[in-house]
Amino acid sequence: MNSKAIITSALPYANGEIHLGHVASTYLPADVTTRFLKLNGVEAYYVCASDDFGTPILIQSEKENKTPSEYVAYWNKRDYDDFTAFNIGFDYFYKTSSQENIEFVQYVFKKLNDAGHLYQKEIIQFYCNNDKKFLPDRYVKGICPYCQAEDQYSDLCESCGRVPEEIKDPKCSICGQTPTKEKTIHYFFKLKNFGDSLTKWLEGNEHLQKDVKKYVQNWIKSGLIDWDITRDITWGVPIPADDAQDKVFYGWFDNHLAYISTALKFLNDKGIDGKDFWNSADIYHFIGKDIVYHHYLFLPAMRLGMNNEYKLPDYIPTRGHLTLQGKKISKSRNWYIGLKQFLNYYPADYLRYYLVVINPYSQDDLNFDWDEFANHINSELIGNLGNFVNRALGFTKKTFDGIIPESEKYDEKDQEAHDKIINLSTEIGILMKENHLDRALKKIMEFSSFFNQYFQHKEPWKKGPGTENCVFLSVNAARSLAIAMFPFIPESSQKIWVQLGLEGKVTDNSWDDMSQLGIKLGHSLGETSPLFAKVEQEDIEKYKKRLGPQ
Ligand code: B3M
Ligand code: ZN
Repeated sequence: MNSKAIITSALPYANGEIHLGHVASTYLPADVTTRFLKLNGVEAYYVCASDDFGTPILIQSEKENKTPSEYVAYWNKRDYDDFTAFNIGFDYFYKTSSQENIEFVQYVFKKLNDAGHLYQKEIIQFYCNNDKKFLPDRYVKGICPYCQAEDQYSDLCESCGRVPEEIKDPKCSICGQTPTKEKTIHYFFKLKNFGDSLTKWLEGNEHLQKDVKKYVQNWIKSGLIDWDITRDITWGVPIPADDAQDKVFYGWFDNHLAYISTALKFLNDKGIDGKDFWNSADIYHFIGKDIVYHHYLFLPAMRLGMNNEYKLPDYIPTRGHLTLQGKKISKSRNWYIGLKQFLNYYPADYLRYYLVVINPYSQDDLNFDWDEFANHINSELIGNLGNFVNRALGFTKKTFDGIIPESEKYDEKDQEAHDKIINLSTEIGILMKENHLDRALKKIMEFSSFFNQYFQHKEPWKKGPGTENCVFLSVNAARSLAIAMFPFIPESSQKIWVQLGLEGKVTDNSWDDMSQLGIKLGHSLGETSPLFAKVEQEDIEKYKKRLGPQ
């Protein structure tokens, strides 16, 4: 394992609240991974930023009569607060509109330009004579040429999901008039020239998911096209060229550069050489499958174009989308659950547990279902983990006054239990390193389930021979669980820790410490109480009704 890591997750647009779909595919897996790496002694930093630029944000701020800066400042703070309430432990959360990012983007532009990777070309753009402006992307609405759906954006049909080559019956989305077509000069990035070097990079990186790699390779084979990196709007990173004063960079040119500029800002402020750290660390970019194109082609091509001045990603963990009660999430149809709203219903750990356990390391979509959520929490988190910890600690309190007794010679079952503890960190660690967070979590739950059975089998309440062993090993297993579960459910882990009467924090330990018998003879437990409260059917029925048209 590399001793350094930088972890990022797709930058949220500063344009609306974070919902369950966002956290499931990127922020949560990235946070769990970061916590795991940190427990392993890796100097790992999780950095993120709000994605502030682009046409949709400009349009929305205009609608709300705010300056775009005011508008994004609000969402930057709100998103950060929601993430924090969900225990997404960013080491640093910044913004793509930061001075540092703007300067970095302009630096990258110059480097790419000097290296001959950019060129200018005249293109035809919609122009509104009424509003006196060019109308890129979302400023134009019309009929989708593929599925004939009306009122679709010129850069994306939300009905069929395709990007229209030319929208039918175009209208200016501000005033509704038919725009004209005017000439404008844009910068293009020669993506076409990067086919071979991208292929080489993809082939040489054994950490990337095979299926994703395959279809990116197919895109390359079918031919890449050069990429328009300029927009005729006022909200974006200014282009440092005299002939482009009225233009800015396209949001996808600048946003991923904030992974680097944010890391540099954070590290340099800490007195660490940011560039040096970046280039010697493992780089992780967590994303959802809708932005594979950008992260497997544009982003690496731009870094290749800079002669690897900043190294390419080692991992791009890519996951599918979350559906809700079997249907596509849609804010406009009120078919979504805001993160903040959910956290008014249940503790962060419930959602963290559920969204990891149903989330494979693949591009398959996953589904949030209220009944399933209740089942997972009630039967696994409560019926298995909570029950075991409560039982083991409760019994020790009652029978031994909470003082750990001396163990005796193990019988076969004790030996098996002992070995489970000894092997836990390695077994789970392998899965975590391979990004199979769901499988790792299930294995930890199997461990808990084993100990429930062990406890049942030993019948310590009969106070026969072996009672002391049962108590000793069970309490130690609860300690192992506190460490193993920390990346997934940090608050509950710390609660177990305190109930065990252990000092400090779970994070004072290393990952491998879970496989030690750290609780010794004579240790005194803390106060015990139930870790979780049941998810009630009548509550979730209520929450189900809040979805959809009201
Ligand atoms: N802001 C959000 C998305 O398309 C977009 C991600 C940027 S990552 C550099 O999911
Ligand atoms: Zn107009």
